Amino acid sequence: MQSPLRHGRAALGTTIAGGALAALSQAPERASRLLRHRYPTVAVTGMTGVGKTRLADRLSRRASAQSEQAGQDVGSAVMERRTRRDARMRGYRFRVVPGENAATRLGALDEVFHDEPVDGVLHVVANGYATPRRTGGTSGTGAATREEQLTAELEDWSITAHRIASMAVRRDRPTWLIVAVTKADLFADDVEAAVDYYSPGSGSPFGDKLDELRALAGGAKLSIDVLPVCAQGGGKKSSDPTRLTDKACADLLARLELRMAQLSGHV
Ligand SMILES: Nc1nc2c(ncn2[C@@H]2O[C@H](COP(=O)(O)OP(=O)(O)OP(=O)(O)O)[C@@H](O)[C@H]2O)c(=O)[nH]1
Ligand SMILES: [Mg+2]
Repeated sequence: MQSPLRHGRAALGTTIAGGALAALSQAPERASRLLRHRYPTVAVTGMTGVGKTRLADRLSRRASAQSEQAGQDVGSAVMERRTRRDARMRGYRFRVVPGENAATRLGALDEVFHDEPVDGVLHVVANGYATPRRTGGTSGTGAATREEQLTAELEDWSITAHRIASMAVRRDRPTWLIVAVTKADLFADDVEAAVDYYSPGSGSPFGDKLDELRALAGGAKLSIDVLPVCAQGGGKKSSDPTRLTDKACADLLARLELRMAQLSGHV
């Protein structure tokens, strides 16, 4: 008959071996959790021409290709990946979903909201100042009024908002959303009104959709911020009140970065 002691030891050995094996198999998961903690993924969404690529490039300290200076301002064709690292080994992994003129858009949306769900969302809007772009296959420069741009933006937002809601309800931890109202340099004397238009509870068409999203996702599961920003423009030391100075633009960008750091637990 086996002594209880032997039996116990064998059992203990099994437990340790099992534990070590479990630890080994959990290692990749733990590594990915650490990565997620230090470098949370951020989806950058919004309609074509609003300034997603430009903003992600600024946030990741990357110089944008100045393609528009060659007279052709083309939209992104595929999802762009940018990483921001700071001195303390923290940062973000940005996933810039191309606008609706790109054939790869739906796949990119699936990737960031379903296949590899992101930690936070930077939804970029431009107060009707999206750069009009030609739809694939047509020639000539695009043209659209501010009103048309705002309508298009709202349609784009409906789609993205649904994706965010279904991602948020599937997970335990909260998701954050920042609505980045960019190109503020183009409407410097109107920034407050623009932020209001894009805010929850404002009664605007965009605000109503945000309220719906919050109701769908559950308030505790989704935090929403609305921040004005600009990724370029501004101007020297302009005394023109309708223009933002470079300093004012830099300050807005710093505020956005601080909020992202707070939401990600970096500060
Ligand atoms: N004045 C001003 N122009 C901006 C700003 N951000 C972007 N732009 C311009 O707006 C245009 C569109 O910017 P992109 O970053 O390429 O837009 P996008 O959202 O990536 O567009 P898609 O790739 O088509 O989805 C470019 O000509 C930019 O130079 C800004 O803060 N101020
Ligand atoms: Mg782009």
